[in-house]
Amino acid sequence: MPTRKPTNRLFDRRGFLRQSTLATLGTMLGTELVFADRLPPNYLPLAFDRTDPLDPMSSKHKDLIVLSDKPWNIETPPHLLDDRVTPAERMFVRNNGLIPDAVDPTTWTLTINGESARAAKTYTLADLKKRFRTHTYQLTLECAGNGRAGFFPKTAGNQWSEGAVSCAEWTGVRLKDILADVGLKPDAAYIGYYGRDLHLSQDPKKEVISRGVPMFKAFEDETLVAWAMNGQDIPLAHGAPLRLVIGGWPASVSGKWLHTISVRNKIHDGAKMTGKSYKVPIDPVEPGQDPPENRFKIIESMPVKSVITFPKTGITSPNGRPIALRGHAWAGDRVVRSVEVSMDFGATWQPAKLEPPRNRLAWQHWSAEVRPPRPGYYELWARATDETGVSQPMVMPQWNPEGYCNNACHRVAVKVV
Ligand SMILES: Nc1nc2c(c(=O)[nH]1)N[C@H]1C(S)=C(S)[C@@H](COP(=O)(O)O)O[C@H]1N2
Ligand SMILES: [Mo]
Repeated sequence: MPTRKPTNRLFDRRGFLRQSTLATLGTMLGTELVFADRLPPNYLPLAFDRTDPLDPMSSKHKDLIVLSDKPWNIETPPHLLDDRVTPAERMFVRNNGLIPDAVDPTTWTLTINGESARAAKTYTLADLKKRFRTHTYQLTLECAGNGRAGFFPKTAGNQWSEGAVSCAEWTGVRLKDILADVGLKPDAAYIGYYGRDLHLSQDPKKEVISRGVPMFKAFEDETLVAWAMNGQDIPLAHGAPLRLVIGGWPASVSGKWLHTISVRNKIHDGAKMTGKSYKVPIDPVEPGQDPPENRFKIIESMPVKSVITFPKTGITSPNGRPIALRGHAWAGDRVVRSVEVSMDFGATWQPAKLEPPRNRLAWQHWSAEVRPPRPGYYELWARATDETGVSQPMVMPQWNPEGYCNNACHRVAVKVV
């Protein structure tokens, strides 16, 4: 594990306040901190600026929205997702633990182990680059909790609106090529990843998140062990120096700061694979109802969805001028067949122009033009349909206790004046 040396007495290396120093802090503020011993861990009086040396916002567009900073969870407003390929500075961040502070690509290794690997094998980053063919794919990564803020009743967890989705260009080697080199036993059923991030408790023995996918998904051409994003080294917040990248499924299966992949003979049982994490009820439940654990199933391919990246919600547009709209659409493992737009709350729809994906599991770009008939308030809606004919719902879809997979139509407001 990386070493964590304190930088000063008040804060540890990550900017966490040392509990024992609250009294000292009080003295520094010129006031007594009454009941300092009862304050929650990591509590810091507002008078002190917290500076996390690993703050991902230092390299993000300033208009990204910080949902939390311990762990870092940062969302992208939809109008900042306008690029065809998401740049690093506009990519949402979803962390379950603390970003590792000592990642050295020169000594980094990937170990393949597990009961269904013929033998454990370890590769350096240089081995991976040298021994296997390199591939590049654009891959849509959407947090399963994207859209959670739209569920009523409210569910626990980060209240993501629309922007926990990205489609960057990832470069690395195919996981299936590495697994073929290692050799698998016939009972191989699932892979599980392990990353170098640290549990919020800072206990190095505690697992943050360790998820995975069944073999058929692990073996897809587009499932990569990647070291580059958009032609550059992967940024630290996004999993440097090595990351598992799996498009179309909850982004939680794309393990950051990857050091180990276990080949399992059963469904992987790492952190956040068990309990109700990343699972939805098997039977449709009444909003607010929470069925027992054995009535939940793991989310696999994400549902069809689209986002309007232009115009930005709230704009005004001159009467008589057509309004250009554009955005992206994706459908998990499926292809998007069509996108339609509406300016009358879904009463009528008109087809958008839709491009094919750059490669399988990349989002698709769409564009349209609407002509509001007279001045006033309008909402522009977009609705995507996948290749099997399944469309986005116009209102909140099936409620579920963890608030996953809200793929309701995105809408933006426009005033015609
Ligand atoms: N090691 C590790 N990998 C992780 C996570 C994490 O907390 N630790 N979060 C997962 C979740 S829930 C999501 S949605 C994506 C977010 O990827 P991003 O931060 O690069 O956008 O990373 C996934 N991989
Ligand atoms: Mo996620």
